[in-house]
Amino acid sequence: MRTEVAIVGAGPAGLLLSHLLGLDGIDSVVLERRSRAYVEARIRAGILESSTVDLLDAVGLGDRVHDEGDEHRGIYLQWPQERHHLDFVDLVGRSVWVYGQTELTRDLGVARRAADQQFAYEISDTAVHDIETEHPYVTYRDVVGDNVRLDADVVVGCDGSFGPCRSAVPEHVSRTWERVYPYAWLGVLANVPPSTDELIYAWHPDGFALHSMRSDTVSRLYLQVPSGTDIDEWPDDRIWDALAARLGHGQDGWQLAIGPIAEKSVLPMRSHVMEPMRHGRLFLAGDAAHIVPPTGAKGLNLAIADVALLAPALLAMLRKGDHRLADAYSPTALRRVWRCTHFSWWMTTMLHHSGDAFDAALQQSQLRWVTTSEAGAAGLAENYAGLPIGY
Ligand code: RFL
Ligand code: PHB
Repeated sequence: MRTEVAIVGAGPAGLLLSHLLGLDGIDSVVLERRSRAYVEARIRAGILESSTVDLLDAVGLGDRVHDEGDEHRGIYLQWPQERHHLDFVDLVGRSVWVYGQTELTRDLGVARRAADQQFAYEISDTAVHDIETEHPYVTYRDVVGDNVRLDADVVVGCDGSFGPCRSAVPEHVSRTWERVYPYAWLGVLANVPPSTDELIYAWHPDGFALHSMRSDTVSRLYLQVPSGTDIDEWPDDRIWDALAARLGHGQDGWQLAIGPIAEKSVLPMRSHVMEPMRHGRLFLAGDAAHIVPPTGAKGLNLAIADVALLAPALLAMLRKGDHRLADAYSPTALRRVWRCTHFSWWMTTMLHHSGDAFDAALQQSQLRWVTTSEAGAAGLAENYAGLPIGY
């Protein structure tokens, strides 16, 4: 088989890249280890930055975001006895949208199938070859067990944090940075109307909690738990009790509504950046190149920003033989990656209980400053609502 761009991974980065390339008439094949049903049902991120929504609008993918998503002006930050609202629209003129990654993946899938995108789902043994030449290729075993070779002009690794593309970059040209946090998030999806109009990020001596949502009837909630936590230690009653305590049930009359939990899981938290995001004819985008802890809601938005830069670079390279944007891809993308890596680390370390009293005193001082100083609030708002894609 032959295509212009072989895309490994059908997450948001891979699907959106195939869409952007398709709009420019560039052929691609999307290769995915999991089934389509699995990819479309995975519950992950929930917040789209305004630049992400602008991009989706510009490429014909924004309709359902506007119809079914929920535009939020800001977030609440709180600690025991105090809740403050940060209004991003007033502070920096931009909003964010609550729209689940599951929905976005579904929209992308519908658009790609309508455009006759070529996919190979449920593949195994994916490997990339000859990326330092002009004739790279990918090999894999397809769903019926046949060995396939896919030749391409370019291979793009959109294969997430555990995919094979990242490790195809030789160690002597790459560098990675990593921070593993000593805590994890226990995430629950509950069939209960949200108890808040906008997200609540709560600092608490027992640990961080977040009240997010997916719709008028579905809430998404998170609790800080020690890393390595066994989900069986957290029956539903214990989860609701911890959420009520940390989110301030009863304070100033605020009530946390409880209801049936449909799904729960423990997510480890780490920061990881790999440089460069390109080697020869292999480009990396999204989680394949960088991971952020979810506290800043950046992972999905960064994946989208990467491919928004990459698509025009590949167009210029493949159609005009102009390599300048492709050569600039890694350093340009990494500027935004490092900004979001810092912001995600900053939100994480400001809000999570570390067990250290000095840290806790600094966190409270920082939270008070961020919520009461316009300069402090604007810094958070600018990063949370999202920097421009070409930042
Ligand atoms: P994805 O979505 O991980 O997609 C990568 C795709 O590559 C496939 N793949 C392979 N395909 C072929 N051959 C192989 N050998 C392959 N190996 C892997 C995978 O099956 C998958 O379909 O990466 P992408 O597109 O870069 O998108 C990034 C976002 O998904 C990610 O940043 C966020 O979802 C991160 N994240 C969260 N971010 C938030 O902002 N808020 C959250 O609440 C949140 N929850 C999460 C998350 C990430 C999670 N992961 C990756 C463990 C919860 C989880 C569980
Ligand atoms: C979510 O809704 O899943 C979500 C929202 C904000 C975050 C992380 C996760 O910071």
